[in-house]
Parts: sequence; C-alpha cells; structure tokens
Amino acid sequence: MTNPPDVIRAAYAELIVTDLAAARWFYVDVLGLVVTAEETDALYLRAFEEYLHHSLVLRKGKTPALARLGYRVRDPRELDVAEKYYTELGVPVRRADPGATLGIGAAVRIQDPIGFPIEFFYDATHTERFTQHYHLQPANAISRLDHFNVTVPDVRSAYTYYTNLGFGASETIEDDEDNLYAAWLYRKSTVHDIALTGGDGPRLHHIAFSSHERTQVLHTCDMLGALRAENHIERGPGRHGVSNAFYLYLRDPDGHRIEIYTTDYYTGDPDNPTIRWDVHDNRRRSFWGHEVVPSWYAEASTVLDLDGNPVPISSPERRESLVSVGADGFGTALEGADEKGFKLGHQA
Ligand code: XXG
Ligand code: FE2
Ligand code: CA
Repeated sequence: MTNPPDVIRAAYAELIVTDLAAARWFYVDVLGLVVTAEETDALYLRAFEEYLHHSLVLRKGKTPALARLGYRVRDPRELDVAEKYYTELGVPVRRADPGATLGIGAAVRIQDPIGFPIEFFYDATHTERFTQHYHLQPANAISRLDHFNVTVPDVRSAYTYYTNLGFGASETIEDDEDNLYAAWLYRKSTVHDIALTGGDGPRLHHIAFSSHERTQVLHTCDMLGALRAENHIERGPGRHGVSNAFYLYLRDPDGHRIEIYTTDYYTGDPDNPTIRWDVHDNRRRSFWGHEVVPSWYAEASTVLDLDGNPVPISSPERRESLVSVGADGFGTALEGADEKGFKLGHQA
C-alpha cells in the first residue's frame, strides 16, 4: 500500500449558502472575518492571523451544503502521493487545476471513503497577515480556522480511515462494550483537525474557528443579543470536557453550524496520550454538566459529492444522545462526583 499524503492541517471549507448578503452579515459583520476577495456568487474569507488566501469560501447555491473540506499538505509532491493513495483505495479522485478555487493552486480532489468531498493542496496565494492590525480587529476577533467536525454513522470505521491517514487520536467518547461514539483526531499539534460525531451521515457537523481569549467568544454572544439575533446561538458558551476548550456554537443564516473555540492544549509529542471519556460521564461534552441541546446531536449540513450532488445518508446503530446520562439532560452521573467531598445536587 502506498504511503498516505502528509497532511499538515485542516485549511479551508467551502459552504454553499442560499443568501450571500445574509451570510456576509453573519460572517463579516458579526464574526468579523476578513474579506480577501468577493465575486458576484462567492466570498473568500480569512481570520486575522491567517496569511493564506482564505479559510472559508461561501458560494451561492440553491440549497445549503458543504462543497469541500481542504487539507493542506506538506509540499506539492504530496499531491501525487494523494492521487495514488486514493486511487488504490478505489474512491473518486480528480486533479483540479490551479485557480479552480480562487487563491488555491494545483489540487487533488477526492470523495473520501467515509463520503466527504476533500481537497488536498499546497500552493495557495499569500495575503497580508493581520495579526497586529489591532486597529482593524473587533472585540470578538477570530484568529484562525481550527477544525472540522463531521457526522458519521460508523465512528469506528471513520476512525480507522483517519488513523491510517496518519492522524493522531487525542480524545474519544466510548463505552465499556467497545462502542465508539465520537473521536478527535489531529495532524497539527492541537486537540484536532477533525472530529467524528456519531449520527446520520455523512454530514458536516461544524467548522470551528479559534479566538485567543474567552472574552472574545463572550463578545460574540453580547453582539448577537444586542442585535436581536440571539437565535443564532445554539449551544454554550461553556467549557468542553473533551479538549478542555471554551466554546460557543452558532448557526449561520442557512443553518450551518460554526463553533468559536479557544485554548485547547498541545498534542505534538509522539507519545501524547489519548484521553478516553466514558459516554456516561456528564462532563464529557460540557465540563459544567449542562445539557447538550437536542439540535446539536440531530442537525447537520448535507455534503456534496465531486459532481455537486447530495451524498445519501445512513443512520448509526447507536446514538450517544439516547444511551448517555448526564450532559444530555437524561440524568446526572454521580460517579466520581464526591471524590473531593462535593455532591451534585440531584440525581435524575
Ligand atoms: O471541538 C470540540 C467539539 O467536537 O466541537 C465538541 C471539542 C469538544 C466537543 S464536546 O462536545 O465533546 O465537549
Ligand atoms: Fe468542535
Ligand atoms: Ca443532564
């Protein structure tokens, strides 16, 4: 078997949106992303510390969907490696000419074995990095794209696919019968470039951007409240158990889910341990034990194949939202709660 391509990180996503003006309001006016380029049917956005052309493309279309997830590879020769690797895996593989996506050089596009439209690229147009352009940064400034999260019916096989591709596993949610409900996988030295969430799929669960500070995340909430647009807040703000990051989930005007995420931890050593959360631990998805809203488990974005057609979805055998106690509102796990002499208030 050919070696897998050397992926550096999650680099960009292309979303289909139905109303570009509404999307511009959400991503540019509220979230403060920088517009690198604008066409009649597309917006190319980046965050303040990013120097590649974009980390998010919004393209106008008839129905909301994920068009593509982009991974950057270590150098241009990795495109040949990718082409060979996926051809051997027997999935659809296509070469994309430089400029097929504005700002992106030569690329290899595939539909991966778990159903997602993926692009591998190295060459990309450089832009000015606005790290110290504090005069342009709003109080909720976003620094960079952090990760993708995808919903898949079979987390175990998706996990095997990604670990074969050379991704490390930072954290998982499992039970003691060897069922895997979710997993966090990385190439860059953070908790993840991609997370797998069990559910009807393949669908896009969310795209996450990083801020430096919790106050920046909170300012987005305050802005949405002030604008009478609080209905865009879906879950949080809060502290994740998995990843330890401070988080906020938003829904854009088309329903695509966006996470704002800050301060997870370093995973770059070769012996970085995998943290395994029990599916019954009510702190796993909210370290403070808050309920996960049902929409967060149930709703996700359609994904398109390489020809732009919706990929059919299938259902998982088990659903974390049904088997778990604790953070989902079905009870409170008391095990371990009194280690330090504290008692939780109630048991459902
Ligand atoms: O980025 C993430 C998430 O995948 O969005 C969700 C980190 C942790 C979690 S979880 O809900 O498990 O705390
Ligand atoms: Fe996330
Ligand atoms: Ca609960």
